Amino acid sequence: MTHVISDELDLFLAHIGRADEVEALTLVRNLLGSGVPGERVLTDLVIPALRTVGERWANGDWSVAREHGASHITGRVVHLIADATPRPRSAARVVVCCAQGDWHGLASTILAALLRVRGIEAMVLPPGTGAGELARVLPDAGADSVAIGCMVSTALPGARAMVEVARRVGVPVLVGGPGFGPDGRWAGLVGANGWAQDARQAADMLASPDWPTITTPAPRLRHLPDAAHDSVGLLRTPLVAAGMAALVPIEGQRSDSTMRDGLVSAVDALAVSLFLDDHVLFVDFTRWFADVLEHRDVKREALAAAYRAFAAQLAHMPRAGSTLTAAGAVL
Ligand code: B12
Repeated sequence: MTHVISDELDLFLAHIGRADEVEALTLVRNLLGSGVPGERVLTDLVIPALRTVGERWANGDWSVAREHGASHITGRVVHLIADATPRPRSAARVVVCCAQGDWHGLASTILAALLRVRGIEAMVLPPGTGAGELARVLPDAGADSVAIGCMVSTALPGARAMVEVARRVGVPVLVGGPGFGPDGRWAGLVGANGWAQDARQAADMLASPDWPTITTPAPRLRHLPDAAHDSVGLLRTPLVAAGMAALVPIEGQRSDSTMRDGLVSAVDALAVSLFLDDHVLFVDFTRWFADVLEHRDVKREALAAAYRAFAAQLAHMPRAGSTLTAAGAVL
């Protein structure tokens, strides 16, 4: 049956790429009607399609508007699948949300749809619901678990704040999404009780008798040797200004809002890398970001010059300096 969906994937991408909601919904309705299980439509059509949308945006083939249109229609498709699939009932009830600072609500919607298809009750909190709101919602939600998604690593401190809130009231936390790093390497630091590599594994774990029913408060973060992450966050504006100034002498270099927004993301990624005390986050960010910028006619040497300007501003913070040097080496 695998070929059925791979044949449909290109067609689905074509529909969502021209914002053709009617055709996209019809295609999915037909798949469900021909007996393809809802879970497979999610894992073999919807998720691969979104990954391709992301690649096309990253390499500059699709505009932001085209990506937004495609993602919006995909959200409608996810609701269609959830509504059309019979749901066995289990006793488990999960609150699904995004890490504070992460706006990828569609990923939570997809996970919630898959959990419901498996019979697990899922209550979705929209992106923008922070740790404070979670603290207010949890006592009345009757939740056995909280599932926190994070697609961008810059939201990891926000994920940490939410984990602390949930665990403080004894509710165990499962996390997932690429923001937690390769093989979920930062899930433990954030204090999660578990990490799932995909939505199917998340459903298996939450339904497993080994999944905890109650938990202790999150272990304290003991690894931070200084407050460099906070300082870098506070210095964001002067750092971006210094980075922009470093671009001026580079011939043909754009110094517009794309570049400014990019440097803001770079400073945020540096701060989170220091928060986790792990160079890997900033080095991975730099590799990905240099590719994205190259597709937008920004030279790698421009990013390297901005990083040298950051390092000069942060000369009093040895951990920031060594992190910038490690990332500069991949440029
Ligand atoms: C749609 C989209 C957006 C939309 C989100 C709209 C919405 N309503 O959700 C908008 C436009 C808001 C957006 C914004 C941004 N985005 Co975006 N986005 C995407 C896109 C195309 C799809 C996201 C999605 O829903 N994926 C579907 C999920 C379900 O797929 P998945 O990751 O494979 O998930 C599996 C596992 O990770 C796991 N899992 C996922 N979530 C969870 C949660 C839990 C609890 C568990 C247990 C498991 C789990 O299970 C899943 C299924 O098996 C992705 C591309 C991609 N590869 O996904 C980019 C992507 C995530 N975005 C990206 C970026 C860079 C951004 C921006 C920074 C862009 C910008 N400059 O503004 C901002 C960040 C905003 C923020 N602070 O969050 C990058 C991240 C790259 C990186 N290295 O950090 C990606 C990968 C695009 C790319 N190829 O470069 N984005």
